[in-house]
Amino acid sequence: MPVDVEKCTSQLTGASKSRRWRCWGFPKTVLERTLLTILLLMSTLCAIMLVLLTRSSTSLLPRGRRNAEVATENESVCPGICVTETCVRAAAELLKNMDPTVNPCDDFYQYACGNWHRYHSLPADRPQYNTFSLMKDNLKTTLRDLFQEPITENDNAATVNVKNLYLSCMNESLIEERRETPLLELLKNTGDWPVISSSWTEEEFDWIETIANLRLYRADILIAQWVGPDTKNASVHIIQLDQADLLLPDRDYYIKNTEHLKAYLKFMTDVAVLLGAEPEIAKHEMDKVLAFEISLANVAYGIEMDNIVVSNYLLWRFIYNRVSYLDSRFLEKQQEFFGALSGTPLKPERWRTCTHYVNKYMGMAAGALYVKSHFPSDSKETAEEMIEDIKRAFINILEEIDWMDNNTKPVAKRK
Ligand SMILES: *[C@@H]1O[C@H](CO)[C@@H](O)[C@H](O)[C@H]1NC(C)=O
Ligand SMILES: *[C@@H]1O[C@H](CO)[C@@H](O)[C@H](O)[C@H]1NC(C)=O
Ligand SMILES: *[C@@H]1O[C@H](CO)[C@@H](O)[C@H](O)[C@H]1NC(C)=O
Ligand SMILES: CC(=O)N[C@H]1CO[C@H](CO)[C@@H](O)[C@@H]1O
Repeated sequence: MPVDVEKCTSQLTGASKSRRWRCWGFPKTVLERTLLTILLLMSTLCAIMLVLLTRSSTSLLPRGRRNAEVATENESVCPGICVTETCVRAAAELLKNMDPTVNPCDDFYQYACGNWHRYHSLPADRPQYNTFSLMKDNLKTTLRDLFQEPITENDNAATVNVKNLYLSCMNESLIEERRETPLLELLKNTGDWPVISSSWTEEEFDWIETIANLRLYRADILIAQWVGPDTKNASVHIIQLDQADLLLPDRDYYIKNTEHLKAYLKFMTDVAVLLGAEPEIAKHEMDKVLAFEISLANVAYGIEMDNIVVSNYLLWRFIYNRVSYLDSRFLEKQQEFFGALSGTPLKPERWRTCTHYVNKYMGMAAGALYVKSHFPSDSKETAEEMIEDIKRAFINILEEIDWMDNNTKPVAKRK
């Protein structure tokens, strides 16, 4: 039976014929086809993520489109089009944010995202808000609910640790009471921070050893390291190394904007002072730390820097990672810095900070908890099917494109 895809889609979306923009109906140029392909891939990815992230374990039908069980009677009318509740919700979410009154040939952005701002306002603690933020928010709420459930005797050790870590992060009265003491104790094990230490000596400092020590606390400083699939053979996991990120969001911040750098320097100095440094010394030392990071941003080879500056820098990066979990004096300074950096007037709610913290440092255990309660066993299958579909789509594109020579295509296909 021939499939009237257009009829099916308009039936499902309620779009009328008059809203079907001509150029959209049959992409002719390479650019149009590329854009269409990108849009389709993005939509598919979004749909996968929506499917994986938004549904709860029972309320939605956990089925992919090829699953016969939920094929509605309309499956025979519209074969190949997913009409399950999950798919319809995902599609509705995408449609809601589009502005179909605009011709995509005139203004593609307005067509694809034009209604986003109507339904989403920028939260006061964020510099941006997009589909991924939305999904992350949903995920965070779900994780929070799992983390704050009382510990039961059925919980395994990892789950108990996750819940305890969350509780300890949320216990603000205890954090206020202890102030900076726990961090200072931690610093004793990781190497002194010269700016606040009278016992730091150059002879005892070894930057490789310091980085190795800090890595035990999952800090990627100067060198990032992780274990992940080998890009040459994805069935093998290998140790991977890369240059680590700088602290500010982008290299440009170090090169162009003096206002941001001023706020950054002030923040470093404030934190050092709160941890016990003399203000004058703190300012002086952190100036040099900033100069060091600027030269890193400029990818200056063979940077010559005193060991004390390197040591101050390494420990600063480590301390920076912990500021969110210190008392309110630190949080105020941090908010001042974030405000100057990205214009956010408010700091995030505590539960958000703590959910992020637990998920970041105990990701595996948090993930296991999530999968156990929110991830039906057939979801993996559905996701794998979708990924297979995407792969097939890529291969189809490969066959059609004319800018790649015939010798390269089989190699690209294998990849
Ligand atoms: C915070 O920690 C203290 C000390 O462990 C404990 O007595 C108190 O009940 C905790 N408060 C909350 C709200 O968990
Ligand atoms: C990938 O690694 C696996 C496991 O070591 C090996 O069996 C396989 O032959 C490798 N594949 C390629 C293409 O090298
Ligand atoms: C690739 O092969 C096809 C026929 O097999 C031919 O029509 C086409 O021109 C070739 N393209 C290139 C870029 O060599
Ligand atoms: C179950 C279901 O959604 N049935 C719909 C199939 O499509 C026709 C229109 O072609 C609708 O009227 C049915 O409600």
